Amino acid sequence: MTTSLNELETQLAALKEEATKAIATADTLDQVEQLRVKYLGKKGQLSQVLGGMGKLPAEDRPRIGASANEVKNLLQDNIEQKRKDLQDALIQAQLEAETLDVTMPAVYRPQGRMHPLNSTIDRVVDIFVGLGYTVATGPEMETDYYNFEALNTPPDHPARDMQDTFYLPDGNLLRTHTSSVQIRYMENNDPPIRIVAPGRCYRRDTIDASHSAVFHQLEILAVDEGLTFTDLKGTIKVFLEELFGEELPIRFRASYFPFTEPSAEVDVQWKGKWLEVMGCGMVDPNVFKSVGYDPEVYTGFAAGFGVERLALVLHEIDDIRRLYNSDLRFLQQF
Ligand code: 2NL
Repeated sequence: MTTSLNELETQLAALKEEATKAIATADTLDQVEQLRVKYLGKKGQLSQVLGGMGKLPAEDRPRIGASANEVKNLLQDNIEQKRKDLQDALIQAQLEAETLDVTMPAVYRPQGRMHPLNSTIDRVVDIFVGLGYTVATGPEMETDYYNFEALNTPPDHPARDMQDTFYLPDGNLLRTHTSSVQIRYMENNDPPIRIVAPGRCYRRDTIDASHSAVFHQLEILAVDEGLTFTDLKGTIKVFLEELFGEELPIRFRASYFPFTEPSAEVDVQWKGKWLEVMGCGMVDPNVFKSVGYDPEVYTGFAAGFGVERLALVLHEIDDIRRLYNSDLRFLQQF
């Protein structure tokens, strides 16, 4: 019987050694669970060894029982520790995979901004809208009638020269001013009217620091009973004060446009220099006849200027071409 006790002790020792090694080298939670079943499960190896206890004399049973308990507790502890180690490693790996590095440089998202031409148009339009004017727009491709004839510009007028206007093969043309928008508006609306017409225009100019074949114009037109040149002067004075932010000296010089009579150029004194800022005048009666307004009943005033020129002056830019080069180093200054 003593052999049997020794045998069981030996089996326990071997089981302890084998299981301890196996647990130590397990590297997944599944493997650990398989080892627990294999060694400590109901039909596991420890149960089998203990099964042999029944054959031992009663006085030997407590000893082997104590040894078996010791092995069982040891293996349970080892398995528990191994589980914990593997779970910790899993969490650690997950943390490493998911951690955000908040010190990494951000993705650069450049902010867009208004082009100086558009902000100039907006400023001027806002001033006239504040004075009760409505924005009017129209086509950039025009007929000879809307661009010239309705504007009292006869066929032999130099402005109609092939050298000055872009004519299209079908006889249409690219508008040389936004006055055509105002003709269309007057055709469709009865007086009184107050409109501001901003838009892109085209002229066959030789391109240099102050000329561009494509440019922007902004015109205003007011038609009512009893409007006088004084109303025109007052409107322009208020407009220039708002635009420059202060009351500056202004002067009107006699000039000529086919569509106004009388006509004038407006200069403003700014930073010690006289700047020519716009042209204006009282609407020629022939223009009213073209659109079906009675010139005996209505009078009107109009003014127009180049937006580029104004933007160059206001921002002290030296060359009109800078407005079209799309050079971000230039545009980011505004
Ligand atoms: C300039 C001068 C001007 C007008 C535009 C106009 C329009 C109609 C009737 C009469 Cl429908 N006049 N427009 C009048 C005077 C001057 O522009 O130097 N522009 C760049």
